[in-house]
Amino acid sequence: MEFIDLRSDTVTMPTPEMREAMYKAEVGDDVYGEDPTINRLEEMAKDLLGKEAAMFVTSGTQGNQVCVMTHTRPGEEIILEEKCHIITYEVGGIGYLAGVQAKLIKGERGAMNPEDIEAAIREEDIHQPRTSLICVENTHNRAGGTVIPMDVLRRTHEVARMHGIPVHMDGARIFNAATYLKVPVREIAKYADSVMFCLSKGLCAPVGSIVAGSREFIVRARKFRKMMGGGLRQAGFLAAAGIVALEKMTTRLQEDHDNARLLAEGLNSIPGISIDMETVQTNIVICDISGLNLTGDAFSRKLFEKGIRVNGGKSPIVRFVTHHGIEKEDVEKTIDAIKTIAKR
Ligand code: TLP
Repeated sequence: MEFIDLRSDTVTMPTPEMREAMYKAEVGDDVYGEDPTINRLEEMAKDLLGKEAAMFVTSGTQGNQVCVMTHTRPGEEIILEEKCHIITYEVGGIGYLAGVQAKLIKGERGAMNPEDIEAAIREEDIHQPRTSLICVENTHNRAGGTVIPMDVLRRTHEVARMHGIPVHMDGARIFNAATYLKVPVREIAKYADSVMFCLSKGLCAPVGSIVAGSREFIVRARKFRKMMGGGLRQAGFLAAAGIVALEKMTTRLQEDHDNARLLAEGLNSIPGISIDMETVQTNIVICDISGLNLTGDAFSRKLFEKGIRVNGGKSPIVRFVTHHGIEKEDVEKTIDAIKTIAKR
């Protein structure tokens, strides 16, 4: 059976053009800096983001962790939104790898209030750790793919500057944010000292993410990437797909956003399901299915029987993610399938 897979945009497949580009890629040893395709991808990415330098990493997680390690020293504290990916889904890496502790702030639809950030910055006091980094996530995954409003980003950056603290942006889905805001990604990236974004989600590349920042930052980050086993050799095969992702796939994301909205509107009209429609801004839909008296696990099992995949869990909160390969008809089928589950 062909599944309609709404678990994540990470399930996207490389396009035929990517496969072709990978097959033909010119490669070299990237640890020596000799892979022409990696070098080209990194050039393209730094220009797109308006940064001095960029570096290919194997995953978003590796990118975020390398950035935290590069910005901080063990024993320091970093400020993060309480439901962000770095805290929720990166296996406690910041404690283990960077040796820093987290100061968590409750965000509004994923965006931390700059005043709350300022209040959380530690004082110069013998008892306290130094605050050495502020992390923002844009779009915010667990908040439902929400975009940080531009003026919140600007004020966050101002607070950070005033206190001499760098900002790292987990921009795994920064191109979705840019599509929503109708601005070039560099307009968003300019409010962060380092940015990580993923080639492997809505942009459909099979593997890889990018970290961008100042030249000096990337030089230091390369050492941490090496330490983490991320010094790749003929990585140009992966970069070739990444180049197609940047050239061809960043301009089609509105389609995924339209499908997410269609899905959210359909699901929100089903008794027992509720969605905060304000959060439906990009390609993620978070549903509260409490009214169906099913856990996420039970709900996902029922959908699986109907050829639709979503991730379950103990809670009655279910996430749907639209992406390349999910068409309007798939969304309609999904809504119909969920209507029949809700009727029982
Ligand atoms: N998110 C994945 C899972 O890890 C939850 C998903 O299916 O959404 N930052 C953000 C905001 C992300 O959503 C993700 C992946 C990452 C970082 C990590 O990227 P990878 O999976 O490449 O390590």
